[in-house]
Amino acid sequence: MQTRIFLLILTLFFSSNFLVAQSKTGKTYKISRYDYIYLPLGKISFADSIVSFKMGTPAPQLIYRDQSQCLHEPNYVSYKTPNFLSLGCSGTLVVHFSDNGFMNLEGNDIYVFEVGSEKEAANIEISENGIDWIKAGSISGGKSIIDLDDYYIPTDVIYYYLKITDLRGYCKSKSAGADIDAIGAINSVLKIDINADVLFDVAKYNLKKSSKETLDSLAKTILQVDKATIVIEGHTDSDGNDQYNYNLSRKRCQVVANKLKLMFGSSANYDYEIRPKGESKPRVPNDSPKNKQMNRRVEITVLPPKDYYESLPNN
Ligand SMILES: [Ca+2]
Ligand SMILES: [Ca+2]
Repeated sequence: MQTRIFLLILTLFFSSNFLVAQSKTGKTYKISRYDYIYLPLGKISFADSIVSFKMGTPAPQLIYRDQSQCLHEPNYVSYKTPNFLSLGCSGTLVVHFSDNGFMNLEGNDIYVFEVGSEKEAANIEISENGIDWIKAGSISGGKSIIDLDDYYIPTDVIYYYLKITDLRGYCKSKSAGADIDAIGAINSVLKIDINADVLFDVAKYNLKKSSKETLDSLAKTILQVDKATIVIEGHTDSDGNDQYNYNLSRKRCQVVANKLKLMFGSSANYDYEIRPKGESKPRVPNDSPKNKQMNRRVEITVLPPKDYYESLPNN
């Protein structure tokens, strides 16, 4: 009898731990027979939709042309199962990240899950808006990881688009061109911009009652990630002097941080960083009431947690 109870407790202990593990955002993915890669934002990290696909020539066999196969988490089993997209020789694929963006932060930034025995070379470009592109690296010969630092990509910009162009390395196979199973952002971030007028009255820094709905939806977005650094950046318009606006944005950032701490409770695994900017970073010139409104804002960025960066090899 006692053994039974002991076993029951043991089972409960392990099953409850299992549940906690399931709720963890960060996830490890298999990338070859022996190698794995850890993505701190787990399944959120992947490209979410196709913007365009221009199949190259020679084209791959029909079964390797399903565009949706390069989105979301990787699911490659073997070359015979067509759960990847072949670009065709010199084909071009543009994908959009919609529930996350990506940045050049510490360590490697992007991983392209290219599959199959022939690792075909491809060029990588990135964009904030899907219009202006910058070269961000290339993949070839089994090297599928990209550190945006290698191409001097700025560290304060969030990117949402990625373009892969096959470099005509291997055009004769059934799956001509690079074979893409998934595209994951290692340094994945969530960004939420809030109109400051929704949270605060003019020149005030206590939260308005009517801010509840916005804050609830903000909290819900953040809660997709179980561990993170939350950066809160406050901006004002140019009315009033610099110092006054800096102080106002600092107090407002602090109030938002305190409110989030209160909402998430003391057991939450979040670190907070406030960055008051006052009127120093306007989005548009402060020359009309409408523009001033656009400049009054709180920008929240959810970054991978500190312990992820501490775990990187150079630390
Ligand atoms: Ca995503
Ligand atoms: Ca980097």
